[in-house]
Amino acid sequence: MAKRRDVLKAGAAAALTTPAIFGGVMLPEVARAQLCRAEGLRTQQTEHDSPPVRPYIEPLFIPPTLHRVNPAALSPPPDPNRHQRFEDFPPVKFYETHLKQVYWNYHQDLSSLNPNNGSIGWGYDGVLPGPTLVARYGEAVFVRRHNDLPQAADTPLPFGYPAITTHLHNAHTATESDGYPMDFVEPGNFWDHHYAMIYARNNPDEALASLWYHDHMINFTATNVYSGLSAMAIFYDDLDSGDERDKRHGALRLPSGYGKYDIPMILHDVRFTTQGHPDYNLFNTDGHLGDYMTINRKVMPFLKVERRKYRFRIYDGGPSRFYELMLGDNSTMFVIANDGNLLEEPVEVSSIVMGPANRYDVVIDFSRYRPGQSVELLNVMEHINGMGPSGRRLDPGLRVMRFDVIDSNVEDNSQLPDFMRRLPRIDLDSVVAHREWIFDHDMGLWTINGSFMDPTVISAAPKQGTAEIWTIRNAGSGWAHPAHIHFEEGRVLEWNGRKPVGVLNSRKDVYMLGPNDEIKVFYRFDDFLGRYVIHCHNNVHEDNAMMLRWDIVPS
Ligand SMILES: [Cu+2]
Repeated sequence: MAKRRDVLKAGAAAALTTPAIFGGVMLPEVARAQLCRAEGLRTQQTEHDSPPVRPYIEPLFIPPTLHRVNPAALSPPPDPNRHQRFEDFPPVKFYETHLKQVYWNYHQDLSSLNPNNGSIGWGYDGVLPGPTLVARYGEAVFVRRHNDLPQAADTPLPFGYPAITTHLHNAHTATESDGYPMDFVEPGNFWDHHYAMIYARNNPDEALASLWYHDHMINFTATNVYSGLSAMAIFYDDLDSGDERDKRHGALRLPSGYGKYDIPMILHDVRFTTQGHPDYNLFNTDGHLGDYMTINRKVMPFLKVERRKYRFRIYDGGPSRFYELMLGDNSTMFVIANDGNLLEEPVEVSSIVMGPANRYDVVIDFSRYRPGQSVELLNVMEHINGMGPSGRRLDPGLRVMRFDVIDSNVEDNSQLPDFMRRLPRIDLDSVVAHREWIFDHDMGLWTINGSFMDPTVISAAPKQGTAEIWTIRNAGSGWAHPAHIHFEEGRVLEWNGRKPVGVLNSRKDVYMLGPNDEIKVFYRFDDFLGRYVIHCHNNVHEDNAMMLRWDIVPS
């Protein structure tokens, strides 16, 4: 029998003549490019609709910040022998968190449909998204995460598996704290994470700003994250100091104040049962689509905003949906960071295009609106199944949230800097190896280099202190893959043969690969040793085997 890919490649010649999708083309033209060839699309996903809800009833939820604990209260105490370089970077901030089952109010019109008055979920400390980790470079962090979820036999959640491992995406973290998919613990146990809070190669140009943490359980990442196990993390340093009044020379003075003018927003699309609980089809390996967009686990929320600049850290939390987000009045915003990494210069755009696990920091200036005005945030990216976007634009767009401009005479000490963070130098002379990673589909599952995830197989073993060029290719013509590589940020040298420009001229950790897209990425491997993974961040593809292990080994 012919592989499905061979059949679909009948349309590949035409696909090659269409513009690149996610790379090389400036926004917003990118969104009008053809994404998945019509002949490659399988049938429309047929799932029931969620119960109706009223839009813009729920306020946007701002997750609390993770609360610190006294290290003396940790029992047993942290074991330095479990961690690489613990003594080099002794933790100065300690946290303890408990993963619990909860009934969460996604929307009052859904909560009212069941006797628990909430939608069943799993959350870090019982909130969805979990508490935000706010950290600073130079101040190492220790987090103990307890699995207090019910045993598999006892949970009323009909999907997900209550063993957990937590990935702080995409921190420069030693393997034993990275949430490796096999480093899971069952209910009743805990796992300790040490975040050294160091720049890669001790270079401030390598700073990360907007991160998130989420479950990475082998085979159950999609369902566990969908259940609620995702949260944000924010890293500051002297440049991006989190203080818009910072008087020090060089401080960027971006809009600041966690949850006030510096607001993380994570998107998850969710489908709800007639009882108002999240619904999930475990037998669909193409990808899962919800029919409601949630931001910070609220369905179509609103946010009251003052007439000034805001920094929004926007994350696509998956499991499978790609977005093109735009303001309802078609006005522009400034992208300041791609995948959580500050750009050299802000880029003005009328929309942002993102796939699962991509992040964009944007600055929106609401001083242009009159008090009492409202502006919607819309998603105009069409999906008809979970494999990837259809290539068509939705008109009208799907409602995501609404900003309500209030009457206020507010100070705005923030600025939109002309220049932000320098990109690290790419030293091609240090390249010692080239590798290729082909993302494809075989025997009903998703493959990389023809293989399924097997944690006992080491697919690459780059040496510490070296650099390599990794080519990543989407071999399919009918689907998209957000390819993710742990531990290091990569620099795209070529996206379908062209140098990346605009918002794509950045350090990245998730690459949206449309049909037949190919990228060449520069990587270095420093500071820690051990096991990491490359995988598709369409979590349904990931769980259906699209992941490989690679290790950093001593030089
Ligand atoms: Cu994929």
